[in-house]
Amino acid sequence: MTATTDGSTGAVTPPAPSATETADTTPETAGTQDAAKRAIQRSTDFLLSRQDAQGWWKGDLDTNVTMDAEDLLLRQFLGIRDEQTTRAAALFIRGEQRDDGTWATFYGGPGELSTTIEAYVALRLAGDAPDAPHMAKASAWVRAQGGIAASRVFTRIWLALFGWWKWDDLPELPPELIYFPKWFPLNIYDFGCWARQTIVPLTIVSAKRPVRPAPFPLDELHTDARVPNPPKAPSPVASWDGVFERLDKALHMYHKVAPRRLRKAAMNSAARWIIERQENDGCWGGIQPPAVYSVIALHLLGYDLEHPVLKSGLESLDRFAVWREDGARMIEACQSPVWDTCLATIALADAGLPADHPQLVKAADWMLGEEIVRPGDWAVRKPQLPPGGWAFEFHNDNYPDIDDTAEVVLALRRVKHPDPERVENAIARGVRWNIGMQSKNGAWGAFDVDNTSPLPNKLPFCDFGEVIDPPSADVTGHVVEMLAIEGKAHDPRTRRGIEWLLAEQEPSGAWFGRWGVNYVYGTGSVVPALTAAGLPGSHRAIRRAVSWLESVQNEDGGWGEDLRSYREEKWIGHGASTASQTAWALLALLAAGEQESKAVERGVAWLAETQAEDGSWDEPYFTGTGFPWDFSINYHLYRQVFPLTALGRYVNGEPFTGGSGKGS
Ligand code: R03
Repeated sequence: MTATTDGSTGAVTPPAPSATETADTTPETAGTQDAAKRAIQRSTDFLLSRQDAQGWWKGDLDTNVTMDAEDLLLRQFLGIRDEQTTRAAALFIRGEQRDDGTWATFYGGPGELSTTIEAYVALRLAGDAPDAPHMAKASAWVRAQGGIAASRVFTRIWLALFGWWKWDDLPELPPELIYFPKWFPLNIYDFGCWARQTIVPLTIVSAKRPVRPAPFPLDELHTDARVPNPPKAPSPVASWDGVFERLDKALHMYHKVAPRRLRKAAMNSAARWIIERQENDGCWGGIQPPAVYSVIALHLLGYDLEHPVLKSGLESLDRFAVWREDGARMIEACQSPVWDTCLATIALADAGLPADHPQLVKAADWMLGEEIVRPGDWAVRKPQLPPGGWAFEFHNDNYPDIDDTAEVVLALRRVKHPDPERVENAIARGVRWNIGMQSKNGAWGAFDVDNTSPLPNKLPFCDFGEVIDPPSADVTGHVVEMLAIEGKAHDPRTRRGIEWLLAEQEPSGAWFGRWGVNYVYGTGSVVPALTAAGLPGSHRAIRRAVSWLESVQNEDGGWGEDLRSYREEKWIGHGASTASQTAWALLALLAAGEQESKAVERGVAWLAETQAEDGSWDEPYFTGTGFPWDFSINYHLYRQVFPLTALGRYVNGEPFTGGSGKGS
């Protein structure tokens, strides 16, 4: 039963109710069904109107003001900071400051020290006076939290570039790291791809220890300016921290005596490694950190800002800027067009849009053009595996990811493309690549196979985010769902993934969410996968997940989980209702066969009631995860695509019958 569309406007007329539908629906469910159909129609129109002419969708990828602050600091360091950019960035940064003078890393979050320090310094660059009320409030709070000495390593690296912090009081990152063979502990391929791409340029910066003139002092950011870096008690001798602290001390001594020719050779090797991985649009891995540190590192090695590598690198950073109506400029940490486009395609297909709808065909065409066709860093661990799959961003051929590959295959399977053979071949390459990227334990990480070394996390440098990329339940769920739909539900590799998921289920019945907040995301990713792979809704694991979701449903019928749940158990499954998390819960319940349940009806009603007139949903809360707790993301398209998927499956049923494969 599908909706029909008026080809010209794309307006969707909901499917006429079938005989069975009218027979056994109660007045409430008929009301909810009708409300859902209306919401589907408006949401479909909204999404269709936001597709780019090239066929993709891309929602803002909202994170925190360290991106904007570091952009100004980079420009200051390179001597290219202009007033217009400064003013626009400062406008955005000021707008994010809260009444208590702090900045947070997510909506509604607590003040965060490093973020507040970086924002404060950026506003000082913009000319805000230290005694201005908003600045005095911020610096007083920073001093009360321990000042610069208590901030993260990345923040103190940015400050060391201007002499506001001593390089000697930062962990060493020796460029000789580049020579560690791939089997040697702490070789760069033991790090997650984002950490690897960031650390290699930082080894050059760490060796060069540049200090450019500070435009103003920052004494007000030390708890006691006379003792800016109070001595810390060393960790216990026998502890891992103790071992690595002593290793860092040794590296500081080595820094003083490192053979010049060896160090120079190592930095040149690192530079080559960096330049080999610059994307054709000038970015590095489609994310901000490798780009800013690569530009600084190469500049320190003598590359001129007009050199094609640096020129295109800086231009790629400009493309991460989102200019808002009020003149403010927000820098995205990354961009998510592939991810947004495959999720939007799935949502519109679930909403009942015909598989040959011109805008779905356009989206499929664009995704086909984004396929990765050459090996990247992942091939260091899998040299025999042919390339395939998709990345998250516009340009990121070196680091396709397993999550995007799974979701793009699921999206392509929903579109009737005029060149089916081209689609089949791309899907086949993506499925082969994802299967080849299975880790030893039967599950899947995001970018690499078996990226699970325990050592990188112990380095004093690594005090922010994750630095390895171990398998996760949400990514494994997406891969298992893809394999099931591709007719491989009974393939031994799929079964190993399913076994791993069943073993990973929490005692509560939920699954942890690595790349989305949090247990609601993990559970919403895994349950549809297990039922697509043929597990019956009556399976014990499914029943436990259903019970958990029902136990955390909010009074208003929605679901929400505050990302404090990454830190505090009491927040697990709890928080203000949000559109994307309500949708994730519904996807799990619908896949589990709960279409007729009260919980589903209340959740659907919540989505219908909270939809805006224009067919969109609002969602100030962050429900995307870069690194649990440390780095959170508000994917602006999540609040649109996931509710439409959930409402579509509520009205039109599950897209695929469990375990049958090859889609419908
Ligand atoms: C859920 C979707 C599919 N998924 C892709 C997720 C991509 C998420 C955005 C990646 O952006 C990054 C931002 C970063 N910041 N800092 C780091 C970083 C990495 C990625 C970072 C942290 C520690 C080190 C190096 C870099 Br060490 C702001 C699979």
